[in-house]
Amino acid sequence: MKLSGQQLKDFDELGYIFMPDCFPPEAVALLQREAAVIFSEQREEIWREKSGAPRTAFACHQYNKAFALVASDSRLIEPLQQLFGEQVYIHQFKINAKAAFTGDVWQWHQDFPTWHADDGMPDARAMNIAIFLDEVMPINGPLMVVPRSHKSGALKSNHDKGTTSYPLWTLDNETVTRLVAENGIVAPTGKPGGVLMFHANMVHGSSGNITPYPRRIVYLTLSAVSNAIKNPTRPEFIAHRDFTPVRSENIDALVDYARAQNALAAAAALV
Ligand SMILES: O=C(O)CCC(=O)C(=O)O
Repeated sequence: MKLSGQQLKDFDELGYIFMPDCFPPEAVALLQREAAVIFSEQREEIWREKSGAPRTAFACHQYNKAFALVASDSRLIEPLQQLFGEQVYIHQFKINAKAAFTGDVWQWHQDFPTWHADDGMPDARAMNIAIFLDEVMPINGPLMVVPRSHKSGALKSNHDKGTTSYPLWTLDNETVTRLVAENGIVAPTGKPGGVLMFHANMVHGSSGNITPYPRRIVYLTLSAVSNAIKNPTRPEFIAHRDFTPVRSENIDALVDYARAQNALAAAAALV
């Protein structure tokens, strides 16, 4: 799947592209079930909030077939190959739970400063793709972005090890206030299956979720192969060391697998 001329223009100007209904309902149904199983497990790759509720399931594409198919889906891989003009590899893969009632904040930040400081990523030739697993609403802690903030480049960030359970290089209030005064804040919302692609220097964050509605989002971080990390300090399940180019799967691979698994689940429910 290639980005259109308008999508490329929007990405350049605004720093993000939102594609509602990118993944069909059959695929979403399977991913929702598999995510529930993953979050019920006790594994070192599953990071918890200070409250003990699950925050992030890292690297589940390495042990779950449905998420492995997401991580190589042509809807996600081809646009980034197009944007970077070369092959891409998976720098990180995760599901952020933002659990009902307990999901904690993600402070205002850009992704590249963390990838650079903690993993030794040379340039902002990597980016996050968010795939909505639940409906993302204005009330359940949607991801908020500051349009055009990617044009400011990598901003001075501070290592925040205290606000949440997950250390992050974050922005100060003055910087965020200035950028928001210029460009406002946008929170793309919508049904499960929507996809948001955003620049590595896009300023973004999300508030806590005190509603009864969970807000699970999958994040696939793809980097240009020429931009492989040089000095990782975080565990392999957070910053991958395998720089093999991702082989883009046929657009039907996930849906075919989902249909078969959904049929098995429906049959099992009848027994
Ligand atoms: O899931 C969220 O609300 C934010 C996640 C995020 O900003 C990140 O992973 O960099």
